[in-house]
Parts: sequence; C-alpha cells; structure tokens
Amino acid sequence: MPHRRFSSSLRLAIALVTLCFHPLGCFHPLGIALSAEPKKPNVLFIAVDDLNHWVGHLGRNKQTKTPNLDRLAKMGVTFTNAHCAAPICNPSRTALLSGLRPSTTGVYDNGDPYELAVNNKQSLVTQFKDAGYETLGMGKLWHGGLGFPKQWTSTGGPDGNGQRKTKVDDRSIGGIKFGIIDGDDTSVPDTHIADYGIAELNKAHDQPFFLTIGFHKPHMPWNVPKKYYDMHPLDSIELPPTKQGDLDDLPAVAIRMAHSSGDHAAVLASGRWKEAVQAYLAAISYLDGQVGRVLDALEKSPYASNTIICLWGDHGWHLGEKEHWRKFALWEEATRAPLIWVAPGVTKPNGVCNRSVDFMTIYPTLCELSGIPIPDHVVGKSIRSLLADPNSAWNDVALTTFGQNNHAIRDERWRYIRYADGSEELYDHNNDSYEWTNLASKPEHNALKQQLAMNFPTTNVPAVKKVSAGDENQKPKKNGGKKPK
Ligand SMILES: [Ca+2]
Repeated sequence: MPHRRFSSSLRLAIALVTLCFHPLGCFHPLGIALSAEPKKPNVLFIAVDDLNHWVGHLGRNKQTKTPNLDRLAKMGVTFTNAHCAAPICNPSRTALLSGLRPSTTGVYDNGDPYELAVNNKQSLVTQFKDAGYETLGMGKLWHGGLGFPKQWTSTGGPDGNGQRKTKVDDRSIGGIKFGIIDGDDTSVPDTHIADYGIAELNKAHDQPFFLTIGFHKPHMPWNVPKKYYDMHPLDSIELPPTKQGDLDDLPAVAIRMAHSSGDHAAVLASGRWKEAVQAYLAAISYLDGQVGRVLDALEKSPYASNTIICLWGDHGWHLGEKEHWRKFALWEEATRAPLIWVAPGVTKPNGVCNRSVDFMTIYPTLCELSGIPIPDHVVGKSIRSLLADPNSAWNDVALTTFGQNNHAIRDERWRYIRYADGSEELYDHNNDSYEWTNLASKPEHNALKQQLAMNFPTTNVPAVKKVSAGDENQKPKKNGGKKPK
C-alpha cells in the first residue's frame, strides 16, 4: 500500500540522515554507508606534568584533594603500582611516546635531544594519524611542547607554564618555586589548554580523533590562585613521613642523588617546609579542577560512550622524603605516578589494578584497543587483559631508568635498585612503603636480587648528545636501535 511504502521509505531516510550526522559515521558524500567496519574509538589522552601519587584514591597523602581524578578512576581502572620509564620529563615522555626505553635511545636527561634518537614515524601519535585519526593536541606532550609537527592534524600550540599577565606573590624557597597568583583560573595557561580540549569535544568530527591535553601543573612554579591555597590551610598541613638517619644505609651514589640539588638543605634552613607542601597540594587541586572540566565536556558530548581515556603523570615527585626534592631518583616517590584508563567495552567502573606496570605499556595498549597494529620497535606489553580484569595474572615488572645503567625494578612487593657502579638498594613494600630500610646487603635476599636483576636491560647505550657542526660520528639515529628488553 502506498501509505505503508512511504512510511518505510521515510524510516529509511531518517535512519540514513541520522547516520550521516553521527559524528563517528563513515559515509560516502551522497549519504551512503560505505562499509560495516566497526567504528574506531576516539582517544582522550591526558598527560599531567610532575603529578606524583598524591592523588586521593591512591591513598599516599590524605591531605590531597582530587575529586575529579578520583571520579575518573571510578569510571574505569586505576593502577596503584604504576611507574615511569624514567624519573625526568624528557626521557619519561620520549620512552612512553616512542615505545623505546632510555637504555636504547640514550635519552636519559632533559638535555638529551630526543629528536636525534627517535623519529616522527616511531611516535605513538603518528600511528593514530596514519590510521586515519584526526590528531589534535595542546600543551605539553613531548618535552618542551608537542613534539614532531608531522604527528598532528592540527594543534592549539604548546602554550606554556607560569602565568598570564598577572602579578604573583612569590614565596619561592631557592629552586622550589611557588606563589599566589593575583587573578583567577584564566591567569593559568592550563585553563586555556583545557578550553582547547573542551572546544574540540564540542565539535563534530568526521573521523575518529586522538585528542591530547598536556597539562603543565603541578609542575613548578606552583603559582595558582589563592582559592587553591585556601583549600589547604597552612595550619593543617602535615609533612610527609621521614625517618631520622634514613640515608645512613644508602650507597654513596644514592646519597649524592638525594642531595645534588641542595633543595632540602634550603627548605630546612627556611623553616618553611609546610608552605612548600601546601603549594604543591594547591597546584594539584587546580589541576584536578581542569581535569574535571574536560571530563564534564566529554560526558556531555556525543563521544562519551566511544572514547578511550588514558591519564598519566610523567613521573613522581619528592617533597623531602629521603632528604630529596623533585624527581631525579629511583625511589618510590620519584617513579610512582597515576595511570588511569577508561576503555568502553573493556573496562568496568571501579576497577583497581595492583599489578606493577610501567608506562611502556601505554603505547601498545592504545594501539591494541584501537585496532591499530603495534609497530615492531615497541618494547612494552599491552595491558588490555588487566583493563578487562584487573586481577588477572601479570608476570611483568615495572622498570625505571635514571641515567646510563642505573635501574630500578618494582614488582608487587619489592623495589630493587642497581646503580652503574654495582651498588644496590632493596626495599620490601609489604613492611616498608617509604623505603627506609635498605635490605640489599642481607645474604638471604641474594636469590631474589638475582631473579629481579634478570629484568635489567642488557643494552645501556651512551647518552645521545647534540650534534656539533662537522661531527660525522654523531648523526641522528634513524630508528633508535633494536628491541632489547
Ligand atoms: Ca634508609
């Protein structure tokens, strides 16, 4: 009957129009569906600079206020024993984003130019661009900004840290930089980086997207508006636990690492340790609010149910534990950092994974979840199985490298550190979560140390250095080397 035919044609037309306007649809310009291929998930990739494990749900510091990071954790799986590949910005990010460890690339320090050791083709972001994704980003992803320009479809630029056009009541203690901004959130560049991400989430995208939001805070300077300081009143601040004489059982190389900056001596001399702790907590609370804004935007967008979220901090941060400040060490405070995943159809809410993983897992996991081939050079293992079941078996350990041939292994119980000169530290996290008692010299642990040492890299290349004019022996490496552990 004519009426019924019309009505079924109308239904078909409505269905086609609906599909054509779906932001994830893949259609011929005439509105005809081209294939039944499953739609690729979008990726929201949130990098946070210098955020240690002072995140509420991780339980390390009960003063910290991170409702949005905790909310994100409840949406999927949070890793409670996740560690950077290197406890410094540049090598940590280079390893995570290239798929190659510092021991292979020679990128050990912030001054080691990653562009000479790895290339655009190896970049995680490039895999997504080559797979047809729109690759978008703003802020800090690689050290100093967004890295290789060819990875990106478009960007909002690296922006910066610090503050915009406002006065700061500077309260720094030597190299520990912090102060109160005379302005609101718009004075902090990260607010505009969040704005960029929100704007992209509010747009219609023809292709799946890989959206990077690279936050700078809580990297120093901890210059944020007063309201974040007020969230952490000075008279309520507690210092992190420390032990008198903690360094007495450390090898000389470790003591040098702890004291190299002179920060702790300066903080003690100032009598203002609590102010520095307050400032770091304030910067974390600011950052948490920006994460919340981005999550709100995602939840209101058409992409909420088909977007993988991966949030990571690039390494930890000491605030006086082991008489040390900043990163630049192989202890728990310097290596442990947040790692939170939401993968629609894979993760379930409220997942907590206590397996020890490092950030080399991020690259292959994102590829696997998105149906993108994992390039041969990538050394990490995908943790998709842990996302699906956080309690499932996992036989790998976390490995962190700081400088040439200094490494730390972290499994679910132990931390074993071995420096290039052969000196060692061993800590039992079942009894000693602040790593106060070095057990490495106890003969009963020899077999354990041998077993953990099997995970140390066998290749430890020299640091890659800047090419000086006419130096033919220091040409950029084409592929950053082979695939050793
Ligand atoms: Ca000790």
